Amino acid sequence: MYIGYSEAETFLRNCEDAVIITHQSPDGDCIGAGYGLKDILAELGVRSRVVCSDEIPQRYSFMTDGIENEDFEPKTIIAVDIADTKLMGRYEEIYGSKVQLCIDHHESNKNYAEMTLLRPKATAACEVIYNLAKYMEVNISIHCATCLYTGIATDSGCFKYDCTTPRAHEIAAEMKRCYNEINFARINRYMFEVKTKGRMILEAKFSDLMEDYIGGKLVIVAVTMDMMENMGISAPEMEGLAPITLQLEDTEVGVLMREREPGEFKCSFRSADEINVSEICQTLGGGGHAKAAGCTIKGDVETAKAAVIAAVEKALK
Ligand SMILES: [Mn+2]
Repeated sequence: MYIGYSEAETFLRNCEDAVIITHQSPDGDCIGAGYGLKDILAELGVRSRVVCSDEIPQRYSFMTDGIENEDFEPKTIIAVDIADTKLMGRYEEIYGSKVQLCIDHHESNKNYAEMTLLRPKATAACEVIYNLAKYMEVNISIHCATCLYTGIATDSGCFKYDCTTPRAHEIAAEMKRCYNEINFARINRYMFEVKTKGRMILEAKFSDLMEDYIGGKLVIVAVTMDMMENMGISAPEMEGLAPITLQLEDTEVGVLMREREPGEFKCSFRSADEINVSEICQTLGGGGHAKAAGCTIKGDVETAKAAVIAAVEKALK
């Protein structure tokens, strides 16, 4: 059932002992949403813990350091920034069918929760949570604001993608006015400019890895587990690479394919302009947003590539 802010408020004010689930391959938005919501629940006197199927990359530690994920038998299950229970990773089996409240901004949301607060036009799940906190008139701590800002900044590509709403700019302005203590420039430097050495090496090799198809309209970069091992790159270092696939001129769709398990490729699709990659990914069992979406394809690298090329070709017709 889809709900509005008032039902979400009633639910949060009356819940206890909440587990907040974030998606696998965590990004700034799901971590910001998880830890931001945890702060809001704390303001309401509700214990909570944030869980993620994958280890949270070091560069996000400013949101998680010193935050106690309390130990209790959960009575409430909340999911943030998760369109499909498949994206919960190992938590799908435990909590997938028991989610009471989902707060999300993916148009492809599968409506798997008892109640879903879905704002498909919002820049980030963090934008929805900020609006909810304002609606509820709860205090937004410095830490909470830091988390929510990070989610909005990362999902909007530092306020430059098409998905950036007027509201995202307003929230950033409100935060800049209200939170002198937050070093916004530092957050953006760490989110967008600072790289690990492995990542720097990978990006340097990126042009060699780019393969173009359909007269240059589709660019694919496929990275197998063997390649990652040879380059000395860990999985978290692959996060956020997908937008680079769009940098080559004439590209309409860019796809980063990363082998997550042997014979299983996590595919991140990006659209330069008019092609709706969420629709393409839905034909491959995934989903997401019009300009940023994803899916998982099983098979060897050539089989997986062929599936991507066929799906994009069909969409371009
Ligand atoms: Mn998001």
